[in-house]
Amino acid sequence: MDFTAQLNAHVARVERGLATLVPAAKARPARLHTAMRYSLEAGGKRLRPVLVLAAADLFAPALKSKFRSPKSKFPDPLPAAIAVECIHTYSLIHDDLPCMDNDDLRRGRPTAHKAFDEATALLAGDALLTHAFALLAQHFAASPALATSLVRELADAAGSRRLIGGQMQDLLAEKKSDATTPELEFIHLNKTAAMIEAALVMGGLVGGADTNDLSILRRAGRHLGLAFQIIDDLLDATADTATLGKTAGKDAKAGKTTFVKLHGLAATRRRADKESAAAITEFKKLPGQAPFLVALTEQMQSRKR
Ligand code: GRG
Repeated sequence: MDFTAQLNAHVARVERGLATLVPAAKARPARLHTAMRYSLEAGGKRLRPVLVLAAADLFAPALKSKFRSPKSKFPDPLPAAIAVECIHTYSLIHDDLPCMDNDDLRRGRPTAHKAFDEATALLAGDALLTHAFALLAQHFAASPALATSLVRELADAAGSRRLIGGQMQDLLAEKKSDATTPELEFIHLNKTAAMIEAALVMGGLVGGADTNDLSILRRAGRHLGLAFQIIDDLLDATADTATLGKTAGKDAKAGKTTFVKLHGLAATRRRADKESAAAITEFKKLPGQAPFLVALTEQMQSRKR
């Protein structure tokens, strides 16, 4: 299967997982569940859940999973993928709130607090965050050690030292608008790279990767996450709102410190190339040299202008 077909197959699997593994919109209270689904179903690239599925496939290929018996030592990674997307979507909903980034547009649609109201958006984010851990506890109950590792990985990535810590540091940096390079790296490593790293590691955990391969996935995720955020900064500076599906040029307007502001466009592009290349070097050390993950990194790299 070529890269695009494989990507489409992973994304379709994620969409099916979202349809079945998250409470129905009409579940009581319908307003809350409708808001959760509104944000989840608004589209999005599904990068993180695809990373979970692709990483799991390296160790327990889809072929095996097709013939998986209920007692198989390779559980289905899909609930872990959906858990990651739930956390990611919660973070976007909360990031868009008036008390944070105060944005009107996300994934090409009005943000959750615009489509509903602030309280509903806040609760929808809270509920997605909680649901992520319920999914892990429920679907990996047959393998308690795996369930514990997945919960630990996701909780660490989404917690106060990583995703939430990165967001806090970002808000602090915005106020003074003169963040230094180390501060910016802290923000990117935690606000963005933590969830990308966790997605790869969680896929590896479900697939039964050994400690060495888990370390490789973690390093690859760190480089891929940095490349992803640097490219996002480049696109914010160079693409338009319609292309992005979110407000373009926001960073400069807010006086925000980004790689582009600190280093200029050319050096920022070079840094993105360097991080992508480092991610690819790591991926190539994995079983079968991870051609899908290599191609995905190359495709992401080609988004930059
Ligand atoms: C509120 C705890 C909390 C955290 C917010 C995710 C986040 C942290 C803020 C969103 C703003 C931002 C630029 C974050 C960096 C990561 C990033 C580029 C997120 C957008 O991810 P995509 O492009 O979005 O994968 P889609 O919509 O495709 O899923």
